Amino acid sequence: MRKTYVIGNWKLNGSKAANKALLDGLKAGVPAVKAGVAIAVCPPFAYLESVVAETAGSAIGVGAQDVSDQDKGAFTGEVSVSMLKDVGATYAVIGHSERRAMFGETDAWVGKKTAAALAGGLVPVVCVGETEAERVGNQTEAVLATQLDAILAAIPNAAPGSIVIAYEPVWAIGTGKTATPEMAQETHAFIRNYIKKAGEAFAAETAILYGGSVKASNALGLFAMPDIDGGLVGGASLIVEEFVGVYNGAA
Ligand code: G2H
Repeated sequence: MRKTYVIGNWKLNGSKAANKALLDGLKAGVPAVKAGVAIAVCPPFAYLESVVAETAGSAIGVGAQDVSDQDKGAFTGEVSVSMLKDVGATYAVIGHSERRAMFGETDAWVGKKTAAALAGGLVPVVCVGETEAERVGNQTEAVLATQLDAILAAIPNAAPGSIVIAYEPVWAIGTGKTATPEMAQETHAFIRNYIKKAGEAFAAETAILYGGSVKASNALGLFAMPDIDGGLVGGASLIVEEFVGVYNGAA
């Protein structure tokens, strides 16, 4: 039985004071771990260690929003898998569309980061998704296939359940537009079927999260779909009631 994940992507938001207030609210709102459901937050790198300390002993796990494919050396600005492990992170979001679009991350690079994260013991939360133009041009499946191929090629021996995939249609990110549950389900089913090339068990055990304007009011409908295994939540993860509401929608 695959797990469900509710993961908050704080993006470039936060301060020591704001993080504390948010985490205090989340700890009160999520007092215990729900069986089969993992909840985590992904703050900016600067706050990782303090967020790990704030969430110690709680149900809330911690992840990074990115990770280097390199382990150490002359790579100014990079943060390695071993450093993330060292400060207590469990997850790394990889290949978010904002990184692909604004920071030049390619499919191959996303694959290398995924391999590095997996080899170093982090759970990669790897993002895929099409732009509005690609969807309108009937390119959704072709785009996803290319993105997924690059990921799968980089991790040929990945154990079932060792990576998480987040499907985030770019046109639904931070726009308030959400794919309908049926629309999202159709694409999630395509993804699950496509990754069968890595094995039936791999496809069955891989959690596929939906991302793109997920909030308390739409989480339940999305998560009720058979191939939607939780959410990667941006804006709503910065608001206690919203993020707790999303978590409560996950079973
Ligand atoms: C998609 C999502 C989180 P939002 O980027 O990764 O953000 O929920 O704000 O659309």
